[in-house]
Amino acid sequence: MKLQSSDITPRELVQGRRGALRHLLASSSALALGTMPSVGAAQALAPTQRPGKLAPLPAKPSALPGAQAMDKPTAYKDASGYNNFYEFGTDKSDPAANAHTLKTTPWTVDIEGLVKKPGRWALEDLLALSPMEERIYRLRCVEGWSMVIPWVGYSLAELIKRLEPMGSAKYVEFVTLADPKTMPFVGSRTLDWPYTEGLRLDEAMHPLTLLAFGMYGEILPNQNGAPVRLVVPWKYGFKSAKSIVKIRFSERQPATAWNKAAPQEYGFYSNVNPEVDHPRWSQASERRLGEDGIFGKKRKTLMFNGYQAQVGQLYAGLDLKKFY
Ligand SMILES: Nc1nc2c(c(=O)[nH]1)N[C@H]1C(S)=C(S)[C@@H](COP(=O)(O)O)O[C@H]1N2
Ligand SMILES: [Mo]
Repeated sequence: MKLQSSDITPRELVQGRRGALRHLLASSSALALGTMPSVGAAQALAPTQRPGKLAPLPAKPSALPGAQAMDKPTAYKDASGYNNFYEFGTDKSDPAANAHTLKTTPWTVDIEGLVKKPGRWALEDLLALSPMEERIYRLRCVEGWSMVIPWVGYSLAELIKRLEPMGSAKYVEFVTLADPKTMPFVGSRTLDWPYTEGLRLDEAMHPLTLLAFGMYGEILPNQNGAPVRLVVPWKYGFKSAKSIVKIRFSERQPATAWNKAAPQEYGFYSNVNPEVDHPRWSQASERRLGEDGIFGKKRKTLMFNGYQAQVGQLYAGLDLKKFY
């Protein structure tokens, strides 16, 4: 059974937002060609943040507790120039250099498994599903660096609710694009492609878990996981799967790319935890992008990346050393 956008959102709403989106995409190609001045609604909302490189994606500041990190946002050039996206290479500068080949239109996301409403979603319908919010989240990479990004998107829970998960659904798996034609390192032996990740259903339903379509008031740059990615701010960055093409609901815990590649080093949970060392290095501190250098500060890594008040309850009674 295929899900129609009209089953999910009142028709006028979809058409209204789709109209706005068409305008947005049109202005994005115009911008790319340099034929239009970069004036958009997002710029009016966040004049200091918008880098003016990609199409605006306007959003209201999120009122959700934990969604407005007070730390200074990382510079856009660092956030879009220092990336992990192994499909485009393993050096931090590779994704920015190579990801221009990623083709993000048309884009669809398939919903499979234990839900009452499986089906294929066009990106336009996902964009129109819920109002866009700006959420300023810290993101901590398992390698020891961190950044602060104003993301644009909405709670993944908004989508999951519409899909009506069955009582037997306990986990959610995220499958990302693996296209050897546009992704030069798919086929390399670093990982078993496609890159996949997973969450427990209650983690996926937590309001802080963000389905992100943009950052810094604009659509996502390809290297940051365009056109749609996950951001799970209390977990190491690798849980935040980029360029998602499939979301599957299951009863059993799904395999995840990094756990398959190195099970002793990367568990299913991967909660940011300064007390559980990586087997090859400590996780007690981190370096913030933009604060590097000899005099750069080392920051103490916080339990659950500083989101303990919001998410700690999810893990009550769980042995976090065993379930790392
Ligand atoms: N598909 C895919 N998603 C991915 C990765 C990847 O290699 N492929 N790397 C992960 C890792 S290790 C991190 S730290 C974050 C980095 O996100 P950013 O480049 O936007 O900072 O993306 C995650 N999502
Ligand atoms: Mo990472």
